[in-house]
Amino acid sequence: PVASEVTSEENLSINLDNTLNFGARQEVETRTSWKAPIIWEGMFDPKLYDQKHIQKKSSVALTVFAVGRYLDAYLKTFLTSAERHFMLGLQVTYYVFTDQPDKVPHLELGPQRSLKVIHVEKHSRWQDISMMRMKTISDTIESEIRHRCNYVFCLDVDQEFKGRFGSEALGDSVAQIHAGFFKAPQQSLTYDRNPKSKAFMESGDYYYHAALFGGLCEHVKSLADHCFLGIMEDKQNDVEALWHDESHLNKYFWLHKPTRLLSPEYCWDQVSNKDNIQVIRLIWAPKHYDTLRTK
Ligand code: 2GW
Ligand code: MN
Repeated sequence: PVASEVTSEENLSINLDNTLNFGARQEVETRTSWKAPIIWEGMFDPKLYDQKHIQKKSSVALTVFAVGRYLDAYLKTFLTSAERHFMLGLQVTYYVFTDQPDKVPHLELGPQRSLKVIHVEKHSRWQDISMMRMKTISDTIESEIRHRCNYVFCLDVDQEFKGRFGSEALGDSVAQIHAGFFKAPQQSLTYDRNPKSKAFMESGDYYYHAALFGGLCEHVKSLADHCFLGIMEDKQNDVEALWHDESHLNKYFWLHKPTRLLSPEYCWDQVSNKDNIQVIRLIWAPKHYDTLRTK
């Protein structure tokens, strides 16, 4: 009997995504060539998604790194805004990775929400602070997250939630379309173009933003493992990909297509043209390169 062979995970996503309204946003692309949905405001019924995921007891880990000066600069805003907007109604565990555990702000968390602080070393090069997240994410999924959460989302800390970021974003393998490139022509996408790097690619589907990726634990772990392997192989060959971990992430999603894409409504910047953006759910915080990127 075919029906009983369908796991509940598959069942849930099939049923729910059948309710997506792909025609709701005529002016933007709502499905990839490989038939993955691209989630835009107006396509989904938030109540339906929440109800099903609450019923299924979906649980979500949110990982974030706040190392060195990024802790004081961004962490409190990131967490307090997540409390207001990220996966409300579901079980959420924050994993905060930092070199200064004592300085993590104490917040009153909502019901079913908890926070875990994990000590990490501060790499001296900022490129390594960013790239080595992949190794820590993989290790922590293996040791902790997979025993507690179905899904894991990995975010940059220099961001603030501004609107609902809910269960419609959950999927097996979730990629974020970069706000700066969603209308850009192929040739202008900033993939790594150096054949010596493992991240090298000549063409791709979209330009994805490493500030946000997620999915089922097993999928995110294989993404993180793949990227980390590429990063380490590059180090041995004395090359570094153009946009570090982001280049490797783009290569991974080119080889292993994401099953769900988030429109730039899910990770917007402050400056791009807002034409197609109906809701801002998460926004890049202002960059203070002058003070934060000096050694
Ligand atoms: C990073 C760059 C320069 C100086 C400091 C840091 C830094 C980053 C740091 O001192 N402490 C720290 O915790 N981080 C973490 O790495 C933090 O979570 C931050 O959000 C993340 C990525 O660094 P960020 O946000 O400065 O990089 P972006 O916004 O330019 O990011 C894109 O490109 C990066 C690779 O160059 C990553 O792929 C990132 O995921 C992308 O959004
Ligand atoms: Mn960032």
